[in-house]
Amino acid sequence: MISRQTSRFLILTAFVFLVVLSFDGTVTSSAPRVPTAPTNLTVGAVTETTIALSWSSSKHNRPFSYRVRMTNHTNSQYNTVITVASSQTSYLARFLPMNSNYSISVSAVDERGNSSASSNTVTVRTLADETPPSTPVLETLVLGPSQVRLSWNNSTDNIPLNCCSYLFFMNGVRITQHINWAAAPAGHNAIVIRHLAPGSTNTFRVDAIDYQLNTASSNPSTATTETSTDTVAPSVPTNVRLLRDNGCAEVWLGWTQSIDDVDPQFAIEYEIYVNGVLSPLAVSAGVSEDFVYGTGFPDNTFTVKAVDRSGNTSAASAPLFVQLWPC
Ligand SMILES: [Ca+2]
Ligand SMILES: [Ca+2]
Repeated sequence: MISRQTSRFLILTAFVFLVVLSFDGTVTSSAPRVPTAPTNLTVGAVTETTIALSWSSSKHNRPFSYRVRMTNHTNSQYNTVITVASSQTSYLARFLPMNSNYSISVSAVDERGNSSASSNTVTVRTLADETPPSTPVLETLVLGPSQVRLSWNNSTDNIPLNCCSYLFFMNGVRITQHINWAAAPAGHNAIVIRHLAPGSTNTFRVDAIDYQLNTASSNPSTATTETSTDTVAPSVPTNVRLLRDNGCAEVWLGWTQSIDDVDPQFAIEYEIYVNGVLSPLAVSAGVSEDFVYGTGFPDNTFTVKAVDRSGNTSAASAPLFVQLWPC
C-alpha cells in the first residue's frame, strides 16, 4: 500500500511534469507562424537593363529568406522570383529587357515554407536604349584600280551584347554588293569594296547600329582608285564542277582558271553565282575551287565569272546543275 507521503510525492511530481509540459506547449503555440511582411519596398537607380531595390527587413523566430517577385507587364516569359538571403535587404535586378514595365513585391519565407504577406508593390519601367554605339573611326586603303579596303575599330554600346551591325555608304548611298569581309587586327573590322571604277574618287562611310537601331556614323574617308587602261575581261572559267558535297547544301565547286590580257592568274578573282545571285561569301583570287551554299531546294544552278584587277568581268561559265537539301 502506498503511504500518504509517497502519494503526495507522486502527485507533486505529476504536477511539476504537467507544468513543464504545459509551459513548453505554451511557448510553441504562441510563436509567430509566419515572418512579418517586408515593408517600404523602394526603387533606387533604374537603367536600361537594371533595377535597384531595397526594403525594410522582416522579423521571425526561425531562419527565413526573401522572395523578390518580378512581373513583366509585356511578356510573362520575363516573370521571375529571386531568393535573397535574410541578411540582405536590397537587390539589383540585372539583364532585364529594356523599356519594360515591371510590378515588384517582396515577401519573406521561412525554412518551413511559411510565407509572410507581400510588401507594398512598386511599378517601374526600365529605360529605353536611346544611346548610339561608339563612333567608328574609318580608314581607307586603295588596293588597285577597282578596290578599296575600309577598316574601322569595333564599336561598343552602352548596353552589353547589344551591338553592332554595320552599314556601308559610298558617296552617301548605301552599298550592299561586292563587299568582301577581310582579315583585320583584333578589335577592328575590314571590308574590301570591289568593282569600283578605275581612277574614281569616292567617299566612304560606315554606320554602327545597335539592336534598337541607334546609329553612329563614322568620319567620311575619301579614296581615289588607281587608273587603268585594261578594258578586256579575263577568259570565261571552264570545267565548272562539283568537287565535294558536305551536306546541308554546303558544296565545294571547282573550275579551270581563266587567263587575262594584263593580270597574272593569281590576281584574277572568281565570283560564284547561285541561282543567278552572287554568293555573299568572300570572293577569292587565284583559286581553282571555292566553297558556296546552295539557296534553292532542291534545284541549284551554279555559274562562275572571272574578274581582273580593273574590274572587267567575264561572261558566266556554263551552268552546273546540282540538287541539294538543307539540314
Ligand atoms: Ca545603345
Ligand atoms: Ca583584263
